[in-house]
Amino acid sequence: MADLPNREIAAALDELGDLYELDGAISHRVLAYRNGAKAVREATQSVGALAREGRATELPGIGATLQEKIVALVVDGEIPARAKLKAKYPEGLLEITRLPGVGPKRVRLMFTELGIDSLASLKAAAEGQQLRGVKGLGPKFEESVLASLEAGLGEAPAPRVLLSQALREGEAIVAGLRAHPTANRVELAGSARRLADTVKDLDVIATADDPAALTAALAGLPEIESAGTAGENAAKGRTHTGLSIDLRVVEPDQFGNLLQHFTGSARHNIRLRENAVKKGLHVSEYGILDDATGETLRCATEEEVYAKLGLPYVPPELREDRGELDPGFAVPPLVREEDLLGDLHCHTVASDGRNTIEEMAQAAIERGYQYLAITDHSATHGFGNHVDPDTLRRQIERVRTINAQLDGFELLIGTETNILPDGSPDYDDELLAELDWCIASVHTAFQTPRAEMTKRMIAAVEHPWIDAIGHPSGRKLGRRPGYDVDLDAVIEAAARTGTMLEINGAPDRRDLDDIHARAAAEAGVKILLDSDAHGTDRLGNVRWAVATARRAWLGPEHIANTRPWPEFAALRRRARG
Ligand code: DGT
Ligand code: CA
Ligand code: CA
Ligand code: ZN
Repeated sequence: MADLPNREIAAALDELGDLYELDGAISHRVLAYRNGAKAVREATQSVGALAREGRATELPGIGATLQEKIVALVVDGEIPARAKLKAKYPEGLLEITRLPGVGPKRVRLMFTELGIDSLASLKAAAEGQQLRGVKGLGPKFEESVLASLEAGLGEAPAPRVLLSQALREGEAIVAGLRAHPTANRVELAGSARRLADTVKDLDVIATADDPAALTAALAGLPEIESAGTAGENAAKGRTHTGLSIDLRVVEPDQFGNLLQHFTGSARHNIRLRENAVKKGLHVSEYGILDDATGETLRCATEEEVYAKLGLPYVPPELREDRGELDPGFAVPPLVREEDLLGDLHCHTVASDGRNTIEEMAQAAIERGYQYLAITDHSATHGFGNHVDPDTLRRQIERVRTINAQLDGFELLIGTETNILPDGSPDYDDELLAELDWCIASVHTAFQTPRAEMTKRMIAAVEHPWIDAIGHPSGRKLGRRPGYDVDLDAVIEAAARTGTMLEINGAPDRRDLDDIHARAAAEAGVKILLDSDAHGTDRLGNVRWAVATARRAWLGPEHIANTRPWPEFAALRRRARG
């Protein structure tokens, strides 16, 4: 019997976490279920099968309790705790908790006071101005609920996955197929190859001595939950996380045409074809038909496709119809992970990180960096530990002591200070002046109206002790758009003041995005590529910042932290006065 798909197990654990939260459980219990769900969702093996063998605990974040609950789910079809809580709270309450600004407390309050048990009944009550009558709510709350409902925020998120997840699976599948004896070339195409923010499905193009054997092999890969052949020389499947995959095995002399076609983007391909027609060339996934000769040219490599069209080879990250097919286009130098010499944003156990200062420094040294800034969350941070001014003063001492023992490596003491609603940082200037580095981010009052939010962020950009703005838009991919802010005005201010703007490498942030990062660099802003690591094992997240930078056409010269320490030091706002 096939096991319950991982995504269904993950959904059940998530739901159980939500139900516990609704029931007023302590937060780390709720968090345990969310972390467990995430581990299940990201697992590349069948978690149901693992759990039945008593081995689900091998996954990070799954302990004996969760293992037991997963077994109940896959063996008996239900988790008793979930059944009990579902009987207590109507289905619609969970949907309401997903609205921004509506926590479980308010949901319970509205349920007990007004009987609101669905998004529909919430909408009716908000429109009828009944919410403001409940103690603890109010007209402002009512307005924000209506705005959220209008923006469709209560609805299920689009089923796209983060690039990090898509590549974890896509790269493993490609490796699995390459290892097959009949395989020749195997490449990931589509949005995953273009390193887009999110991916709808995986597209794989291959050549093989025995195409039927390779398409049949897809189903046997450990990452695949189910797969079947789809016509001649193609297969369709689904991974354990629910990601769809299309595999096409093609003729070797057309591999370039098909890889180019299925890499996209659709917009790039459309522009490419339009331009080619003007030269009497008709591009399709099968070849290039030349009007002059009536012959169809097949290309074994993508390089040939672009060369035949008289174009420079366009790196996949640039194929978005953003000028890469314009006459005179020359491939810009694109930043690589190896170009980075330091990381300017990470956390330790002093705030919400998992490792010590020493451990983070060691990991940075092992990555070959020349410098690392410790930037724990600040005095008023909303979650994790707060680093009050005295704690920060002690951290300064510690970092200086550790740094003195690290030859040829600069360990910097910084902070990720909160940008308060009025635009000021949450430490005083004297303390900020003692630091080596200060990054400032918005972590509170996301709902601030556009004009105010813009003023708030520009005030931070103009602050003499703020060297950089962290994750400037505040977006969380698949969860929420950025705050309402005029980023162009923020970019203009950053260019004027010499304040750096970050591309945050957390895979669900990648913030600035490619469009704004490019605009910022064009305006002369120095861009930072940071991991925002909350543990030594996350310094590698800078990979996702690099991906965004490349999609923004950025080369090493645009990126501040490709510079050796003395040069970087001189670029800091605090060094420029
Ligand atoms: P997504 O949504 O993350 O899967 O994004 P893609 O770019 O992987 O899109 P997908 O999987 O729908 O299609 C794969 C590639 O196939 C796409 O990047 C370009 C090509 N393609 C799809 N639709 C069209 C189209 O209407 N015209 C042309 N010329 N190419 C297309
Ligand atoms: Ca795709
Ligand atoms: Ca040192
Ligand atoms: Zn932050």
